[in-house]
Amino acid sequence: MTQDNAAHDGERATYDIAATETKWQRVWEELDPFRADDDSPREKRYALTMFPYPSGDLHMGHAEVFALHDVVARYWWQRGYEVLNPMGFDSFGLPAENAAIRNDEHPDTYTRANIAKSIESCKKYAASFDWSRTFNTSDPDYYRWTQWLFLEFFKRGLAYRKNSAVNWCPNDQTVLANEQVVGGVCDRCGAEVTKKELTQWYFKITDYAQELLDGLDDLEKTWPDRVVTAQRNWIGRSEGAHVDFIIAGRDEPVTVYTTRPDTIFGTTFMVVAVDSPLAAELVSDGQREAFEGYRDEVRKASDIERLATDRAKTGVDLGITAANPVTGEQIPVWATDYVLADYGTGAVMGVPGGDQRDWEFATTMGLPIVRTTEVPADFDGEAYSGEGATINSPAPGSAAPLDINGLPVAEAKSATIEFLEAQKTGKGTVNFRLRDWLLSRQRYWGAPIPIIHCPVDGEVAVPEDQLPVTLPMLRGSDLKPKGTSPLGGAAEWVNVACPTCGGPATRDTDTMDTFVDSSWYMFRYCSPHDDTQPFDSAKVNAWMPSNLYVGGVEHAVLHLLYGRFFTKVLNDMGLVDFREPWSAQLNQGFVINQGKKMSKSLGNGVDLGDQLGAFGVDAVRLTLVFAGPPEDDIDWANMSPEGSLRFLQRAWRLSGDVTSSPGADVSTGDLALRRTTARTVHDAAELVEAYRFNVMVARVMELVNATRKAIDSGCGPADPAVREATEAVSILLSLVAPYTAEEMWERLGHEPTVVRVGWPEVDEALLVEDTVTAVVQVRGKVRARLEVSPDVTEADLEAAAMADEGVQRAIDGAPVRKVIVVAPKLVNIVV
Ligand code: ANZ
Repeated sequence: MTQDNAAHDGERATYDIAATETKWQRVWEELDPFRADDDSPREKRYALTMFPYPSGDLHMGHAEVFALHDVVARYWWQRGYEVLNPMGFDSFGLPAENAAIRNDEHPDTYTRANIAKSIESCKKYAASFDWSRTFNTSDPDYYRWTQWLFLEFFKRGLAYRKNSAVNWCPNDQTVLANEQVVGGVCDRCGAEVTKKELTQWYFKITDYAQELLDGLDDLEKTWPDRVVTAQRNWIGRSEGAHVDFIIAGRDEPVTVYTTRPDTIFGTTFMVVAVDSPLAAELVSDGQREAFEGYRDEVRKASDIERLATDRAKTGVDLGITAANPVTGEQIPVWATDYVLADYGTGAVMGVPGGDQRDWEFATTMGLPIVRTTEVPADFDGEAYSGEGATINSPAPGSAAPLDINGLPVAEAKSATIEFLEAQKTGKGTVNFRLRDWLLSRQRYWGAPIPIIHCPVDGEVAVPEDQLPVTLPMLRGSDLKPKGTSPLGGAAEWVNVACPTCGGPATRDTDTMDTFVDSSWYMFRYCSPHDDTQPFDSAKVNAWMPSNLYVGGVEHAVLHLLYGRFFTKVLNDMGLVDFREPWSAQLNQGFVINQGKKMSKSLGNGVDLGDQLGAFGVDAVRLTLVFAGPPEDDIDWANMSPEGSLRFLQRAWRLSGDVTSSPGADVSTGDLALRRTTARTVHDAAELVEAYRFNVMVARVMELVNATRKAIDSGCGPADPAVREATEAVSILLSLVAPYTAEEMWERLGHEPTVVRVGWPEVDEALLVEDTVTAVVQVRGKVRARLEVSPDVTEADLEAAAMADEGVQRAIDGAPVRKVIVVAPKLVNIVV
């Protein structure tokens, strides 16, 4: 379309969607408007969105997150920032490997095909990514540095191997990190997770537990609440005490971990985890058989069963007693499955009055219950763990070296800790629920762990000049999970000379969890082609921390915690000068259909390609952005991409109706329309910055309506205010509907491209509200109406009223008794 036929656009004139999309993709390819320049003098902004697994082509979920993210990235460009908005692929992992097994091919084949398809779709979708910086985590050029980083962690003692009972997914035949076990099942495949004794690699994330927690206080201002809360809970800091109980006939005391040392007088038994070595050691000879029988039973149960809260309490008396360190009283020691072996010390002081699990256990086993906190009058539960005065500590009439009766919980806690510390029978401690990150996987499609095991030298780092340790070529059924890593089957690859002594040694056959790959990718984008280091520190420091991270809330504790941990380590290594990688964060909701998550089995999937084919990219993007607040789910069944398309065509028709020339002097243009335009542009900026994209779109729709009215029944198409409004529509729409925006811009007589022309300037004077009418009454009768500024002061309004001729006439020289002013609306004069 050109200017010439613009005036002939009819009511239903539209543009050819397919042709327009092809046309502008070519222009963008040529002009490359979104390439980030490291050396630009402009202020830098880093817009990051979570990179996807290339498990197929893009779907509705990607369409949503990319549309939302693009609003901000494009907005920043229009505001004059230099924007880094990169995209890559998290391309190691199970989907590619499972497809390779199915199709008897190499995972790379599937991966590359999907990546090529996804990039093409992203381009068609007009996502403003800088493709010159793309990479895949499964490229040796990338994983070489993942391995390099692993070795740096290893050298610092932050990567280590240990033997323990780990989470095992019997379906995927691999270990899982605690973070990957959700409700007792594998978060990938849903299989029930079991425990297995294995030697595995860990990252020492627990060294950073306190700092990871403290950092949240600041992030709280710019991160979604639910992510901050999830991380706080996951880190799980609790303050309490270690308390030593002396066991009759044993030198070593048994230490318990408690968050409620103030309840020590209510301790009526001790319980230890049945599967802990401690339990096996403590059990008396007489109880050994019963204990072992019980333990075998428990081992058969899955973690899900064990952790179920409604599970009946079970246990075995170990046949020994322990002395309460404060009262000296002897209490029985039991083994049970509700105490976890790997939390705290694996031993608990049983306080049935304060802990519900202990209450149920005591009730089941017939053990005594003593309350130590006064319960509120209206409390009708069993164990009570809330606030209240301490009682029975000691019990009335009995003597004890410590008396905390009457103290509120917090004070009773510290008094008890002080006493235990003085007696050397306990110590105040801080405990974290966070465990070290188990990172080794017994799967093929991941970065090999760059360690060589030597019978003489032990664990030896692969020398830096031998990185990357590339994957041996395995395909099809060789990749099948066998419980041990498939890499073990590649004998030639496995057997190597020890880098230290030259003797026969073997490579580590595990690969790294893909979350390792994604813990540092945001740094790599800053210098993606550097083949001398993982990233260029100066460039990273110039671009980062990233100003906005857009992605799914499902990553609240996994990826987002790991990435923060990596950043802290990299800062300690002196490689980056900040300790948090992502300053602000936005989580999008899900795209659902008919109230349900889209799924194959429900047959309610919506195909992105079909939608794009039917309505075009812009209408789909607009629909997703306009649907509601970005955090909310979008039910596609309630959406109207047709409606979006109609709106876009209405906006586009404006550009054909404008008859003034580019650069026309707008100062004499229609004031009302100019005001609407100025207000819209001004508010749109604030709305984008507050992530209220849907409201921003609504405001653009209003501006389109106002402009249409001005053309048809107001100032007419030749008024420069109409051009001003239409140009503003085009620029604002470039954040959401880039094809339509470009077409409009071109029809308005401009050179391509609109995407970086700059945010429209707003004349502040146009933002000042129109005047409001103030009513002046004398003796209860309206005597004047004054046009005043909406923020007129009471004094000015009163003065204006008094100066009015009509008012003076009404007062007629009578003495004024009282003047009531309600600015800016009313002045009431009593005479
Ligand atoms: C006595 C007590 C009295 C407790 C009371 C609570 C309330 P968090 O906040 O999760 O750290 N505990 C300690 N180690 C445990 C283990 N290995 N398995 C199961 N439970 C364990 O909770 C710590 C509390 O959980 C500890 O404080 C202990 O019970 C229990 F009125 O000790 B408490």
